[in-house]
Amino acid sequence: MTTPTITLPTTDALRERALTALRAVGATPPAGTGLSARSPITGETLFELRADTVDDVDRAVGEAHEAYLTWRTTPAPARGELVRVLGELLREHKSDLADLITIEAGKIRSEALGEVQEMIDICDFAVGQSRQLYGRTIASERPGHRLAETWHPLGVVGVISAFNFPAAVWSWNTALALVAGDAVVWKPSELTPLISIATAHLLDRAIDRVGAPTALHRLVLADRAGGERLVDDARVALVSATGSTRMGREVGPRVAARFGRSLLELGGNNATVVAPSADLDLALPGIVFAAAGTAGQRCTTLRRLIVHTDLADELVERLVGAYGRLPIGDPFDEGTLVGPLVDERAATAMADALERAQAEGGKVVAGGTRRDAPGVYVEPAVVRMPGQTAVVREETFAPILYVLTYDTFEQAVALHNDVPQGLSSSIFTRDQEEAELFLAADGSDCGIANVNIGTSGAEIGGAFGGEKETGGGRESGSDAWKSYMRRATNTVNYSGHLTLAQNVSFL
Ligand code: UN1
Repeated sequence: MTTPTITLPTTDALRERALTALRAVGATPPAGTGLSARSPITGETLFELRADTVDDVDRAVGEAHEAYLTWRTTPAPARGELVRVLGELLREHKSDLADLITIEAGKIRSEALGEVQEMIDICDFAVGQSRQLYGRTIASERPGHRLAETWHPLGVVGVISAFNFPAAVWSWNTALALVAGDAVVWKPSELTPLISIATAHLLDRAIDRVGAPTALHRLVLADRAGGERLVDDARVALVSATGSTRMGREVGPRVAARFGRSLLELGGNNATVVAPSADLDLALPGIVFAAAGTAGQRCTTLRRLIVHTDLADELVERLVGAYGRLPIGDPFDEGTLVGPLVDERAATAMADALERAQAEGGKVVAGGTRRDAPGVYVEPAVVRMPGQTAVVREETFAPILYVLTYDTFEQAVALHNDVPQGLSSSIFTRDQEEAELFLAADGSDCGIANVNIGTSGAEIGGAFGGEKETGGGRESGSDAWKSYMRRATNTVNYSGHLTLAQNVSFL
């Protein structure tokens, strides 16, 4: 069998396309040294950029803090106006931003556009939220007293984001932080500086248009040392970090040591249970998108398929067929469904995991090989495993789907929950009781639990995040805004008498 060849744009063409997109938004990349902007499409460098130093980070935090002092007393609906304008600019430049996401993260066009849509959606959400920063009134035990909660801005929010959602995760944090009255310092992944420059520039334009304090948002293109400076800075009230569990294990304790707050969105090892009553015509595309979409590089990617024994052979056969038809290649090509892995490290991690899986008794039934091309183009893999072995319990950020089987529903749930991570999960079933049991307190232990849909591709309206080693944070919709504010409990005495709580007498 001959491996299909991959036709790719040249690095020069990618450079030109990136420059066109940057010019369209009005941004200029800082020329200099210290940071290379590259594209996984060809694996080559596009530009050399000036990296920010630890001192730059320090300055950025100081300036952002100054801006926060003004912003916190700006009425929240007026703060919402800034985010409304940002949303307009994102709509206007949706295609330019998607180009940069494809160039730097390797996402196929439709997913890159989807990422920008997610940014627009959270802006709309945050604008509405700017008029709904509600506190409660609580029944006081004392006559003539009012007990209430008020929500106030928190301070500077440090956003650390990953390459795989290089702009959307920033927007979840930033749109809410801005309406909450906070300022933001953003340290993006070193793999995606260009999309960060473009996005930050659009926010600068919005800030300028509404006359908000200039330093409300600061982008720092810094390395690990710069990230550490941000994490350790006591002026940074909240560190919102997205990335690996390994990264979170370092960030969490450092922020806690200075009594700062952290919001962690770390690794996932997401599973889908396929029950005997499942509609396989529905399950199949759901599984393939969740497992092979974004070349397996979402934190919500489906990594474990827990199938009832009676269905396993049929489902695996259909999966193998579907995987064999997945077009792999240039993410700009409309027909492509699987773009490149981000870098050589990802390729090595995938190859190592497949080797370990086989050593642990697994059988690769689809994909797993690398195409001969510049850049890392791999065939998404399906691996039948004899059980939940060590490699299955780890998150490998690549398109590997491990297939496990079960006989009873209890076994399925036990297998499902027996991993250190707890981000996303789903079940395909037409049995309503089983669906409810999966969502019940002793069902899936994840932050996201779905029925008859895959594990990835959450809408922004819900809270996003997970339990256990996923870090416990919740971003984007629902009441995630509360993470970006501080709560004060107010007791107001209008009785004219001093009455102590709990009937305490004194004096
Ligand atoms: C991530 O991979 O860090 O639910 C975020 C999803 C997307 C967000 C993924 N809306 O797959």
